[in-house]
Amino acid sequence: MPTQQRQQHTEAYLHQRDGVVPAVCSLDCPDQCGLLLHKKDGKIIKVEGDPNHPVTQGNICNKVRHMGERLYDPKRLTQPMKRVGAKGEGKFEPISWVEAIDTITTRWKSLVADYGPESILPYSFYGNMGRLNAEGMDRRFFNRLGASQLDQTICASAGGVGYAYTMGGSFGTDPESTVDTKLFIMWGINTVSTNMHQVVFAEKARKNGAKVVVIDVHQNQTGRWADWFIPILPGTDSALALGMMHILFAENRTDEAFLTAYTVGHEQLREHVKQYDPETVSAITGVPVEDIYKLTRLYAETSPSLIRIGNGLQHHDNGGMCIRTIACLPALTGQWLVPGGGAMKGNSGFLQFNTDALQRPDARPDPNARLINMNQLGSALLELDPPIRSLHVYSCNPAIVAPEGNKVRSGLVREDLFLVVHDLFLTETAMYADIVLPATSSFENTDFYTSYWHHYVQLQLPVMEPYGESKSNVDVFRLLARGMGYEDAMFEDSEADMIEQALDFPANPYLAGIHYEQLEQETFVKADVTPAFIERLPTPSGKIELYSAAMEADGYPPLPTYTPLVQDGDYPYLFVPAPNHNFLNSTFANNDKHIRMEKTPKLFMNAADAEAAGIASGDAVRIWNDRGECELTASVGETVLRGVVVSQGLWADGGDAKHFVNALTPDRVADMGGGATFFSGRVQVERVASAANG
Ligand SMILES: Nc1nc2c(c(=O)[nH]1)N[C@H]1C(S)=C(S)[C@@H](COP(=O)(O)OP(=O)(O)OC[C@H]3O[C@@H](n4cnc5c(=O)[nH]c(N)nc54)[C@H](O)[C@@H]3O)O[C@H]1N2
Ligand SMILES: Nc1nc2c(c(=O)[nH]1)N[C@H]1C(S)=C(S)[C@@H](COP(=O)(O)OP(=O)(O)OC[C@H]3O[C@@H](n4cnc5c(=O)[nH]c(N)nc54)[C@H](O)[C@@H]3O)O[C@H]1N2
Ligand code: SF4
Ligand SMILES: [Mo]
Repeated sequence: MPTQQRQQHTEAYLHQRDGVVPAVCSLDCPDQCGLLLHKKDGKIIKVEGDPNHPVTQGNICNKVRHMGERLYDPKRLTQPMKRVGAKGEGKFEPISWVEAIDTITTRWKSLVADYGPESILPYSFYGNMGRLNAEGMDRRFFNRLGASQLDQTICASAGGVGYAYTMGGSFGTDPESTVDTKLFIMWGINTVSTNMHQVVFAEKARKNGAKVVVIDVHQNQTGRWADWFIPILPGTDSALALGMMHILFAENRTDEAFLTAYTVGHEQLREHVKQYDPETVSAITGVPVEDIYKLTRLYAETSPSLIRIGNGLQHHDNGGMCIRTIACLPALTGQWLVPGGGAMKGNSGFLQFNTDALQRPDARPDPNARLINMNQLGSALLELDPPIRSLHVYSCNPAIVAPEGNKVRSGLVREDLFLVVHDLFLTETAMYADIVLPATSSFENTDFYTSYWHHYVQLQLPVMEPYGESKSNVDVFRLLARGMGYEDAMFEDSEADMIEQALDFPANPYLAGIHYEQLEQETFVKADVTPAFIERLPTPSGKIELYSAAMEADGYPPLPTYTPLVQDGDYPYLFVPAPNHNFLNSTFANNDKHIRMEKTPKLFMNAADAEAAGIASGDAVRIWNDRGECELTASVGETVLRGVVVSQGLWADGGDAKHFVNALTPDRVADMGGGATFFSGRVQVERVASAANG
C-alpha cells in the first residue's frame, strides 16, 4: 500500500470504488491481523492478510477469509425494529431511528425519574475490539446517565488478576521475539484455533529445532500439532506448576542470580514447594511422575523457553491462583532475561491508553453506582433488588455466551424488562428485545485497536458505507445522549478527537509518541518496548512477587498454591465446553459455511467411560445437570482423560436450544477478579439415540 494513498483523508477508502484498502480485524482474537480488503464497484469482494503487517504478515484465519459473506449476509439487520409479538417470540416491525431513539429515551427518562438511573444496566463485550465502539462513547453515555455498572469479567479477569499479582500487570514476552524460542509450552491454550500467528512463529522456530509441548485437558488440533502432548485433569495445573518448582529447587536447576535480583520471596517459595513432590502432584493432576520430571528437566535445560498461558485454564474456580502460579515459573529459570523466553498471558499493559479521557468516569453522578458481574446476568435480572428494569445489550450475545444460560433467558424474557439490543444480526439475545437496533460492521467505522498479544496500535478508517440504516455504537450513543438532552461537549467529539484523547497518556511510557496522524499514515505503529519491562514491573515491590504481601492483604495465600475446584454436585463428569475453530465465540455460528466447516457439535469422551455408559462415536448423547441439558454427538477415543467430557463451540440455536452448552455451565465466580467458571461444571451423560438409527 503506497504511503501516499494512506495519507488521504479519512473517507478516501470509503469513496474508493475499486482497489485494495487496509483494515484491521476487529474480532476478539489476540492476533488482531492487518487486513487488505479488495473492493469492486464499492463492494468488498475479497478479504486477505496484509503482508506488510510485521506480526501477522499476510496470514489470516479461514473465518475472516469468509468475512465478506457476513458483511453482506441477507440476514443482516438493516433497520431499527420494535417488538410486536410476545416477549421472546421474535416478531418485530421496522421503525425509524427517530422513533427508536425516542422510545428508548422516553422510557429511560421515566425509569430515571421513578427508580433512579441504576435501574438501567448496559451489557456489552468485545464483539468489536475497536476501543471507541467497545468502551468509548458508550461509557461516556452510561457514566453521564449514572447507570448500574457492568463488571466485564466473562473472558480473562481471573487470570488477569492472578498474573498481575506475580508480574504487576499484563506484561509478557513480545511475540515477535518468539521466532528464536527453543521450547514452547502451550499451557491451556488451543493455539492452532485461537492464536494462529503464535503457531506461525513456533513453526519458524521449529525449523531451528524448537520443540512444542502442549498441556491441555483435550487433545484437540493444538495437541495433535505438538511434539509432546501432556493430558491433565481440569483445574489441576497449579499443582503441576508447583511440582515443577519442587524439582527445579530440589535439583538446583534455578537461576539464583536472577531470583536474588528480580524476585521477592524465593526463599519462602523454596520451602513452600517441598510439599508438592512429584508423587503428590501426579495423584492430583493425572500426569505420570516420570513426565513431571521429564517436563521440568526439559524446561530447565532449554533456553529460550516460552510459556504461552491460555484462557482455558483460568475459566475455573481456581483460575486466578492457577495463572498466578504458572506465571512464577520463568523467574525460577531466569528466562525473563532471554529474548524469546519468559511467559505471556496477555500483553495489553503495553498498549494501555487513557481510559479516563476516553470513558469520562468523572461525568458519573455517583461513582459508587452498583457494579454487576456479567457472569451472573441471570441472577441479576431475576433476583436483584432494586431490580434492573432496562438492559441495553451491544457487542455481546449473552443468551448464548453467558453461564447459567437458562437463568439468563428467564431473566431476558421478563415482561417488565425493557430490553434494547444493538447488533448486526437478530441474535438469540435480540429475539427477546423490545427494541432492536442495526449495527455497522467495524469496516464501516473509524476506530483504533490495541492488541492484547502483539504490540501494535492500529487504525481502521471506514471502507464501506453503513449497511442499510445501520449505525455504529459511537453514533448510537451520540443519538441517545441528544435524546436524553445531554449537552456535554464530550458527546460531540469526533472519532479522531477521541483517539487523540485516548493516546495522550504519559503514564504509559510504552505508548509515548503514538498519535492519530501517525496511525493515519502508517496504519500500524509499534509501542516502544525497548526498555525491558522486567526492569520496571508495576508490582508493589517492583520485582516479580513469588511471595505477595498484596495477596495476603486480599485474603489469599501469599505463596502460589494448589486449590481444588469446587465440588459441583455429584455428577460423574467434569464438563469443558471450549471454543471451536470456525466460530469466534457465537460470531459466525449463524453462518451456513462456518457451520458446515464445523460439521456437528461433538462431545469428546474417553473410550473407557463411553464403554461403561454404552456410548459409541456418532451416538446422540444428552448431557445434563441441575442447571439444564443439551444434546451433542459423541466422539469416543483417547483425546480426553476419564471423568472429563469436552465440547467445542458456542452453537447458535435460532430458537432451538438443543446444542446450548451454556445451559449447563455454573455462574459461580472464580477465586479472583469475579472471573467465569465455564469449565468447572459437572454433568451426567447418556445415550439418546445410537449412530445407526440416528
Ligand atoms: N477460532 C476461535 N478463536 C478464538 C475464539 C473462538 O471462539 N474461536 N475466541 C477468542 C476469545 S474471546 C478468547 S478468550 C480466546 C480463547 O482461546 P484460548 O486462550 O485458547 O482458550 P480456550 O480455547 O477457552 O481454552 C484453551 C484450552 O484450554 C483447555 N482447558 C480447559 N480447562 C483446562 C485446564 O484446567 N487445564 C488445561 N491445561 N487446559 C484446559 C481447553 O481444552 C482448550 O483447549 O480465543 C479467541 N480466539
Ligand atoms: N461455554 C463457554 N462460554 C463462553 C466461552 C467459552 O469458552 N465457553 N468463552 C467466553 C469468552 S472468553 C468470551 S470473550 C465471551 C464472548 O462473548 P460475546 O462477546 O458475546 O461474543 P460473540 O458471541 O462473538 O458476540 C459478539 C456479538 O457482537 C456483535 N457485534 C460485533 N461488532 C459489533 C459492533 O460494532 N456493534 C454492536 N452493537 N455489535 C457488534 C456480533 O454480531 C455478535 O453478535 O463468551 C464467553 N462464553
Ligand atoms: S480472527 Fe484472529 S486470526 Fe482471524 S483474521 Fe481476525 S485477528 Fe486474524
Ligand atoms: Mo474471551
